[in-house]
Amino acid sequence: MDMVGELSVGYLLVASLLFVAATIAAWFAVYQTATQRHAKDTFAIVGLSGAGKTALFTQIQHGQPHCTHTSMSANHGSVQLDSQQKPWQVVDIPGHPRLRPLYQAVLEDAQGLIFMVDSTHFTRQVRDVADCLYGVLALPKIAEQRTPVAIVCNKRDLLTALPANNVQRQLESEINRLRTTRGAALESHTQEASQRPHEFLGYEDKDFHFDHLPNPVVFIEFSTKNDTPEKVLAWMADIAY
Ligand SMILES: Nc1nc2c(ncn2[C@@H]2O[C@H](COP(=O)(O)OP(=O)(O)O)[C@@H](O)[C@H]2O)c(=O)[nH]1
Ligand SMILES: [Mg+2]
Repeated sequence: MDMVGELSVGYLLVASLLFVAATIAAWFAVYQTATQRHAKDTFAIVGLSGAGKTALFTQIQHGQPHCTHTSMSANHGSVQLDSQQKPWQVVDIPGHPRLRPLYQAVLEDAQGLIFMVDSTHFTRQVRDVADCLYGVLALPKIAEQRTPVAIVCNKRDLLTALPANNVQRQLESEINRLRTTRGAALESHTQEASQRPHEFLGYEDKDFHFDHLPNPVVFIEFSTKNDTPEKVLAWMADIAY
């Protein structure tokens, strides 16, 4: 090989090495960003459209609810909790069923889940609410990590609001029913793999009760109109570590 040939082989070698190094560096940077985003520093607000998620989110952010409109993307913010150094992230996840799968990772990586319920329209929405809640609770990581859940029964300022124990009872019997139908759907493999819940909720031989879940679940009666967000913030501070 002549001198020119040797030189170009050398250049080629150096160029390839640089390319490999750059690829590894880029991959590492992407990997780091992805894992950082998933660090446990987040609370997710989830539930059907109209439940009051964005009202609570803005109340946590600004101390009072702002006018909201149906959102097709998540709202991100942060909150300082009592006796905590670092700020915690709060994500208000849009309620539209089609968008839910997009936020599975946010739910699974959350330190705690705030599940908003409109307790005035509850009786006619119970199926949809239970379906949405079931979808969240049945995510494998949510059960595995025993993610704490606060079911916030919102709009209690209105006369038609149901008390939390009534909401709880109706949700339990609806989830009990869903367990059977969803179980059947699983066997027939009609659902997309990504949409299938993986965990059976509760004990197979007993009627469903929230106490049977590995997750600590609390019910909070609330009104974004009349209450300060302290009740919710106190629960968040309790499980933030
Ligand atoms: N009366 C009453 N209305 C509320 C309360 N919280 C939210 N709303 C109203 O319910 C509607 C839906 O609230 P929003 O926060 O947009 O719900 P989201 O779709 O879950 O984000 C809005 O008109 C809010 O003003 C509440 O505690 N009491
Ligand atoms: Mg909203």
